[in-house]
Amino acid sequence: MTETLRIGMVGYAFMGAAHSHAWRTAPRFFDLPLGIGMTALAGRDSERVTAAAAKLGWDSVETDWRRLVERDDIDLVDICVPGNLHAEIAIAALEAGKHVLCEKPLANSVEEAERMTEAAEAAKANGVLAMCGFSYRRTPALSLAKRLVDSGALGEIRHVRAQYLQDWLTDENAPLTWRLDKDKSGSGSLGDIGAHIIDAAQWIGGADITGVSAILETFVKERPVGGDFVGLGGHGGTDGPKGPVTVDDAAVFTARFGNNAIGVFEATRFALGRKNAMRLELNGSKASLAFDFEDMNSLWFYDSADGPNSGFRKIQATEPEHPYTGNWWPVGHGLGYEHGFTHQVVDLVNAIGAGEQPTPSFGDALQVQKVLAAVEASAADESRWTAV
Ligand code: SOE
Repeated sequence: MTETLRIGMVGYAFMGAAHSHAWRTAPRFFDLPLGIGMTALAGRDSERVTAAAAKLGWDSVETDWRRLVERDDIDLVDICVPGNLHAEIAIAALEAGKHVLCEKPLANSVEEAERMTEAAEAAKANGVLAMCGFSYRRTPALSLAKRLVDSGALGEIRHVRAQYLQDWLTDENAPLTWRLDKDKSGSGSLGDIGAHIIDAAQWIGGADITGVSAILETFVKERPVGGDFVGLGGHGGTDGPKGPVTVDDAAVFTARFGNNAIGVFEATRFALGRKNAMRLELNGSKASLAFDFEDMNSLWFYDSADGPNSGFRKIQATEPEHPYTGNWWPVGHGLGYEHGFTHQVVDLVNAIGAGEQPTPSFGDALQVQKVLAAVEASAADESRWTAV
């Protein structure tokens, strides 16, 4: 009989729902080395966590994450709460011998990320594994991009152009949620969505960022406190008292990579009309590729070997030969946002089954954290080039 990996998850909002969907779905579409038990969900409010567990498919609830971490019937702790809680929960879980999946960005500071990485390294010696949830790595088209770069198809990488554009904060009366509070989120657009393009650029391009020059801007400096809101809070708003926004609304920076490539990055939640435009373009000495998550099943590829009458051609990354897609719908019906989270779980469970380090490791996520910190340091003095 297949052994079961018993999951305990902390948090049940947007990311909690996405992860729950992934845990439910992964064993139904992929052959995994371990069964999945959705054993317990933790949240502070008893009534709300009980309702969330019933809706999302969890067998039991805890109102204190510490109790979840102590339970003998939990093998893996999945952390889906704001960044200020990541380090404490992840380190406690690793020390209790539980595998950990932690949402991105890994932490709110380099110091926390370093402690988490040390805890993960110590736990690994006992067969306990940790991974950070940069879910876009598991988008088939981006995974295919990585495959093409690794195969040498692009040649030497020269330019990386990365953007992550959303618009859900454009409304000046959108409420002051945790994503706008530096104590809880660490930073704004930079860590929330900029972290994704930093991770994707380093992972696909095959080299770390070594230095940056940045500007950050907060367009709306005060927002209504409290009130009901929907989604990420972008369209709620009240006439009540206001509180300060303590994070960036937009981040722009140039970067150098260890392989001599240069990069331009932009992250904002104020790009009206752009909903989830996570975009990446790489120009190499032989070929280029381009991706936009708003057209997530496609990867655009230009090969100079195709001659003068060529152009960017669209690869529909939905063929069975492409990463992950063979386990889904026949003849290229296409995938969505949620599939990246399912693939993340699949890769994690396969790694745990094989006793191998899943990626991105906490060490990989620490590197992203160092870039975030360098961007903030550089932006604090706009004339400064800052080494990572
Ligand atoms: C909000 O900007 C957000 O939900 C991010 O927090 C996620 O990481 C990203 O996948 C989608 O946008």
